[in-house]
Amino acid sequence: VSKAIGVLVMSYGTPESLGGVEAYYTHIRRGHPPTAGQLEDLTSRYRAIVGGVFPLRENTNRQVAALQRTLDELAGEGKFVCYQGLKHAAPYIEDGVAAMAASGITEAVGIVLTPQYSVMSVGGYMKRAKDEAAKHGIALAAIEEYHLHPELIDALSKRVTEGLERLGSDEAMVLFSAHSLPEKILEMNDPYPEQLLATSRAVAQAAGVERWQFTWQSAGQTGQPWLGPDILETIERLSQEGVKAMLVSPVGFVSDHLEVLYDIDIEAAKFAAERGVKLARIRMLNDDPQYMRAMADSVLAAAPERA
Ligand code: FEC
Repeated sequence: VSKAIGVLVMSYGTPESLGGVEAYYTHIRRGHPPTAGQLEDLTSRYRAIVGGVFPLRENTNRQVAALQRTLDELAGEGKFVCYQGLKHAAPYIEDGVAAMAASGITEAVGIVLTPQYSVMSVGGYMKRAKDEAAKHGIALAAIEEYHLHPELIDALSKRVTEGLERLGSDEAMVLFSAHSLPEKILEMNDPYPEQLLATSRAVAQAAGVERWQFTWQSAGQTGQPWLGPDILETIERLSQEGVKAMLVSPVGFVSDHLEVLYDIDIEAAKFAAERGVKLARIRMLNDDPQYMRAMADSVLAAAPERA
C-alpha cells in the first residue's frame, strides 16, 4: 500500500499516427467504424495541421509532468503521483487507474484538463474513472470544474490582451469559443453553457474587454441538432455588421490540437479572410504555470486530509 495520493489526469487523447486515425475515430463513435468518406475527411484534417503530426500527445505529456512539478512544489515531493488517462486513446482512463492500483495507491483525485463541466464531457470521464477505481478498491474524489479559478482567469486574460495587441485594432471583437455539444444537454439542465459564459465574462472583465461574444465551434455531424451559433455563422453575421477584426479565444480548450489548429487556424481563418476579416487566436494555455497552479490548487482542495 502506498501513502501517496494518486492524481488521475484525464484528457481527450489523439491517435499516434495517421494509421491510428481509424481506430481512434471508431472509439469516438462508440465502436461504430466511420465510412471511407468520413475517415478520409478526418485524416485530411490531421494531414493539414503542422505536417500531419499529433501535437496533442506530446503536449499532454508535458502538461502532466508540469502538474506533477507544481504539486511537488506546493505539497512536497512524494505526496501526489500523477497518472495519465485518456478518453479515446491509450493509455485509456482505465489503464491509468490500473497503473495506480499496481503501485498500491488507495486514495486518488481525478481531474480533467478542460475547466468546465458537462455531463457529456467531464461527467463521462469521471464515470469511467470511478467505475474502474471501484474495481480496484481505490477511493477517487472527482474535481468537476475549476472554470472560475483566479489563476485560470488571469492566465486567459493576459492572452486576450496579448492577442488584441497582435491584432492591432481598436474595434476588434473577442469571440470566446468552446466545443459544441448536442442540444439535448439543455433538457438535462447541464451547467456547460452557463459555466462557459461565466469563464468568458470573467476573462473579459479581467482584460477590460467590452466587445465580446460567445460562440460554439467544432460541432459534430450526428443528424441531431448541436448548440449554436457556430463560429462560422458568427463570423458571417459580424462581418455583415461591419466588424473587421476578431480575436478567437477558446475557453473550453486548453491545448494546441486539431479543433484549434484546424477548425480555427485553417477553416475559420480562411472563411474570415474571404470576408475581409482579420482573424487572430489567443495562444493556448498548454503547460502555462498559472493554469497548472489552478489545477494543483483544485487537487489540494479535493485531496483527502492526511494526519
Ligand atoms: O487533436 C486531437 O487529436 C484531438 C482533438 C479533439 C479534442 C476534442 C474535444 C472535445 N470533443 C468533445 C465532444 C465530442 C463529441 C463528438 C466529438 C467528435 C470528435 C471527432 C474528433 C474529435 N472529436 Fe471531440 N475533440 C477532438 C476531436 N467530440 C476527431 C470525430 C470527428 C469530428 O466530428 O470531427 C461526437 C461524437 C459522435 O459522433 O457521437 C460529442 C468535447 C470536447 C471538449 C472537452 C474535452 O476536451 O474533453 C465536449 C480536443
